[in-house]
Amino acid sequence: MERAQRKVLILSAKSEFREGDSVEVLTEENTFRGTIMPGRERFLSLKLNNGYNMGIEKDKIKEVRVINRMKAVKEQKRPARERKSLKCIAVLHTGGTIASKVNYETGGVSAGFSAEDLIELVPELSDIVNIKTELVSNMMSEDMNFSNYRKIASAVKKQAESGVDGVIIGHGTDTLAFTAAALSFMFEKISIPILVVGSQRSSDRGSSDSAMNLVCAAEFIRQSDFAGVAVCMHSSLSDDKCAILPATKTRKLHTSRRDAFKAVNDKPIAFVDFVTRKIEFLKTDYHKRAPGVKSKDVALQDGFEEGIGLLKVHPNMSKGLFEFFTGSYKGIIIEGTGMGHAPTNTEENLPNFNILKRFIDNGGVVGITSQCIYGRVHPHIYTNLRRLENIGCVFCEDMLPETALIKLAWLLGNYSREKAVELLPKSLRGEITERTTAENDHGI
Ligand code: DAS
Repeated sequence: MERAQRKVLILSAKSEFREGDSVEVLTEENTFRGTIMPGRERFLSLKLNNGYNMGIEKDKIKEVRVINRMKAVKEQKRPARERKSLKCIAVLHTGGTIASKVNYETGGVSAGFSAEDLIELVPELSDIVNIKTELVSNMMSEDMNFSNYRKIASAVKKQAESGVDGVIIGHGTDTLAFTAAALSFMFEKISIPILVVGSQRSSDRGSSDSAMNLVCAAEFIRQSDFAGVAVCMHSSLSDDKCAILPATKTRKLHTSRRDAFKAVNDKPIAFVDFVTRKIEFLKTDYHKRAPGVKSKDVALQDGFEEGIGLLKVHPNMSKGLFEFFTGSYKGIIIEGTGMGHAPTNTEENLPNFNILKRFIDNGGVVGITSQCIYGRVHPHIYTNLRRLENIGCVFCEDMLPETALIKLAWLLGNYSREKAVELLPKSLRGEITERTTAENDHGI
């Protein structure tokens, strides 16, 4: 397919160039080299050779010299070939940076969803697995809600029942761990691997992590007997290994590093060496695919109670927050301080305590976690904690606050209040470990 006609940009008689051309831009002080991208009125947009974009004020440009013209080429999409000897995986797109690909005509980043787009982006995938793709949504993950989780889970179920050997879910990184936890609780039975994969850098950047994360996820599905939900992201700053992380114990701990995702109060399930493609398992007690069990064996519980809130306590909290949460929700996870404290103890804060007590007496559920993130809450170390336990607060051991939020919503969406209170402090999908060991604290 011929590429669309590219807009001719003329700056002066000496400089005629188009979007997509490689150029040198001369200003009074500097010379910049890069690719012309779609620009704004007053600025010329340039994708520098290091992958970063910059805008140069047009009236500061002395000259633009074309180094080479972008040649209009026919779209040559490599067909997604099918090889009998390879396992088949479904790649579900939900959006986020990982779904991006470079549009070399403009240098911009657009989303590509077909299997061909994916193989164009990551050609080596077609040597590892057969691929089929499905567009579930095209959204940034900060906008996800429970209905998106249901849509993703139903797409996974359909693919599993069609007999695929595994599923990769492309997802934005910001709330990727929430979705992984939600899918883990939703699938009460699943006999294939479901890997949630994101990318911290878009594929137009030399430092993009998307291709390696996808390849490592495909290798893990191809080689291992793992079944269930996990996360696959870079394990270090370099392009050496990806970590396969437990779905209910993973957190994005850095805004931009490619190894932002870590297992918290736990360790990775495995590492996938990108160079040797070897898999090193750190756990042996992971959920395994029983030999001979068909992919079709899937049990999905996809209810969620919408009225759930996560309340991070802090000094000088107004009782109005406690009133709002207990007046708006059926379940609240308190992200407490230290071993699970909340401002409920002084005479001034006693109203907060009474509001929680009344909420629980009226059928509300309160789970206690810690904003320390590492370690575990415990109701018997301090009197103040015993008082919270005595009014019915449920201490959630070493569960991540965000995992507890998703778990309580899922429990109240599928079980009675009594059952939810019974199961909240129990480990269903590895969200709680028996005891916290130093090796799981990342030596912080
Ligand atoms: N906004 C981010 C998100 O969708 C982009 C990304 O990190 O994938 O989570």
